Amino acid sequence: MVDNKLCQLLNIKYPIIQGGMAWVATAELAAAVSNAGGLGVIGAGHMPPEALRSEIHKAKSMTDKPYGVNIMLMSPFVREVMQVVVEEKVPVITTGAGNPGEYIPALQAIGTKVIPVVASVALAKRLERIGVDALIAEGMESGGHIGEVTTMALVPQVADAVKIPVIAAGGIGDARGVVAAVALGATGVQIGTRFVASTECTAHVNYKEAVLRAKERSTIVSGSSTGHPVRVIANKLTREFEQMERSGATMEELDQLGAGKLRAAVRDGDIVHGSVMIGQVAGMVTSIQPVAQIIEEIMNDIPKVMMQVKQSLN
Ligand code: TUI
Repeated sequence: MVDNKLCQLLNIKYPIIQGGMAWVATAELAAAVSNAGGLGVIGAGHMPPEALRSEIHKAKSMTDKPYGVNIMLMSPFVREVMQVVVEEKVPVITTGAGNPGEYIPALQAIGTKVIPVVASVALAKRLERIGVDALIAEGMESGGHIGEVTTMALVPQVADAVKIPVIAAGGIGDARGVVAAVALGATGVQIGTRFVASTECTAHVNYKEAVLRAKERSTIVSGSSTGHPVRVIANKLTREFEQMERSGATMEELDQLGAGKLRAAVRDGDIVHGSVMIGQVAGMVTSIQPVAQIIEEIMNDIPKVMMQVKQSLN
């Protein structure tokens, strides 16, 4: 992959970045992805700063390859967590759920590569101007907090609007998705849901099995009324949430219902009352495999997919 701009930028073998899934993307998963040639990413979510520091130390003890940290910009600890990233000289950060503009100078001063997630062309242009290194264009097929545009429509529009590398995210789970993403103008991909179904993922077995059971219509978008829509598996929690929205619950009441629910699903395995954030691509994830096998399978299938494209379209 010597010719791939993202591999050159991040010093990795394959242009595959792991999604920074809060509670799911632990040091174990991140190290496994980095060791397999991708970019493993620790999901900081709502972690307090010292918890993130120990997760970073753990990842460093498990891999000598480049790795990243995903910073959720709505975290109450965002400032302190950014400070830890700077102190630990984390090689790469990805950001989600907001505009990371104010933190970029301090990160770039120490050589950290900054790769924000964007859900719009406008933010993509603004962040390129500020000097970010690459962008993740994330479509609404993704799990968790999402924007309103699909990957198919967003990636080419972001790719046309900027010169820096664009990483496609949302709905990508195999070699077909990777080839499609590159056809749309992306330089690499971010994969989340498929890595949930990995041996090294430390999520509760109930959460992993929810991915295996899911079909293409198993997820819904919940919480749009709060301004923070999330893609999750429809369950008792989402029905209760809808009920409260219909009965005119306040924002505080809705926030209260959502609090701690991702942790309950991922760590405790409560997939009935918890928030099961996974992408639409779960419908084609059918087995739990070691991370290295997932990545090798995807990379090995690419020539076959490209051949099929060529035969169909020549
Ligand atoms: O961040 C994500 N996915 C996430 S974060 C998360 S934790 C959470 N928990 C409870 C409620 C909400 C979140 C679970 N999944 N993906 C990256 C992402 N970023 N998707 C969409 C965006 C985004 C949206 C708007 C990025 C920027 C943006 O613009 C803000 C602006 O200021 O223009």
